[in-house]
Amino acid sequence: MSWARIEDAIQAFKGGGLVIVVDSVDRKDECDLVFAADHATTERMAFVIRHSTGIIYVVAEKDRFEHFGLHPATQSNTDRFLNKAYISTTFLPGSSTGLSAADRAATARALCNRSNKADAFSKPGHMFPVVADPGGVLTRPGHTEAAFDLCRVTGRTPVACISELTHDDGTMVRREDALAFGQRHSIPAITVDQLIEYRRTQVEFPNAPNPDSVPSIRGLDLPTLDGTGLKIAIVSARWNSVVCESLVKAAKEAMEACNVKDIIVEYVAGSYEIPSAAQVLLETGRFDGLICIGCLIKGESMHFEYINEGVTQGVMRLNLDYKVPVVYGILSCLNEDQALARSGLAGSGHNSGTEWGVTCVESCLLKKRYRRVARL
Ligand code: RBF
Repeated sequence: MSWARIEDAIQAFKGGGLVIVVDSVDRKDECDLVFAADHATTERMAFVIRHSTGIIYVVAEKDRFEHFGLHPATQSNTDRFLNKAYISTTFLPGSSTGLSAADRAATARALCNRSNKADAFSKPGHMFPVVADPGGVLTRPGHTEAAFDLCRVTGRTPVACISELTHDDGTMVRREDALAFGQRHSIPAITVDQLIEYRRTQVEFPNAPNPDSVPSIRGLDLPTLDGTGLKIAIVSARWNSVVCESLVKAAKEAMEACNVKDIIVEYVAGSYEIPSAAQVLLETGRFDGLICIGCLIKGESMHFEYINEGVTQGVMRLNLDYKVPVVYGILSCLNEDQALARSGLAGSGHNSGTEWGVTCVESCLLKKRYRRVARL
């Protein structure tokens, strides 16, 4: 049995899979399971807990932890390898004891989203943050930096979970057994040295994240948008109101962060009513943009399919008929859990409302820019 090709390990990590990382024999000679925190699922977390010490470290840069109000676990570090441990934490919204695989996965994901507030994280808690050296494995050849670098070379949010593999009798898994474990579970195993070699050949990280951007907003850079003076309307359904309210709140907050001050919200019964209500608002000519927010959850009848199709077409027609950006913010979910996960509820660190708010501002600004060009 032998080590995996570094490219294969990187590919697995990029897709959210596990990788075994082994440091050198004259260091700790430990074999860790590593995965990207934004890909933390209950199943993956449960698997890692089952086969490791059960202590899950979460690795990221110092700034990120401090953003969430976390601080060094000790003032005088006596760890042999100067492991930069921060106070343990649990993401509180939706958590039970904080220790279940689901709760720990939720904490891992929540740490990937800087729009979560510091008071949403308990201190202490059940996940163990460790600060990675910004130089990565090139400056410190540990598991922490290896996990951090795997995020960076794959262009993922730079937050990773790690835990040391152990045998059923509690002893540490060493190299040969780690390779066998990896083969049994189809998990690629690499050494820190392989990653060091790889990093030496790479000049830049792909999609190096802008430190000012909000990671939950895929591809959009919140603070660079200036929506001063824009007038935006939101039309929200009351059906599935807990979800819709949370989406509306995030959309408003995202737009306010872009200096949008004039935002009104109108409510209708269900998603079916959204296009016609939006049409009423657009007819006034008062608004630069509009966001339609609703949540359709599949039931036992065909209702979901028909409404979904109709509302989607309706919103698209408004966009083209009124030449005003109308953002489609209607979740189509197969069950309630999906709806909660997309609206920042039940422990999810992700709220689609944020994306819709930013999308609306961005589309309004695009229109303004081209209107100016047309006048020239
Ligand atoms: N509206 C939603 O916004 N989300 C839903 O999941 C939803 N489910 C519905 C299921 C049934 C069986 C019915 C009759 C209506 C549902 N509605 C839902 C409400 C719908 O959008 C609309 O408000 C009503 O049909 C009245 O026109």
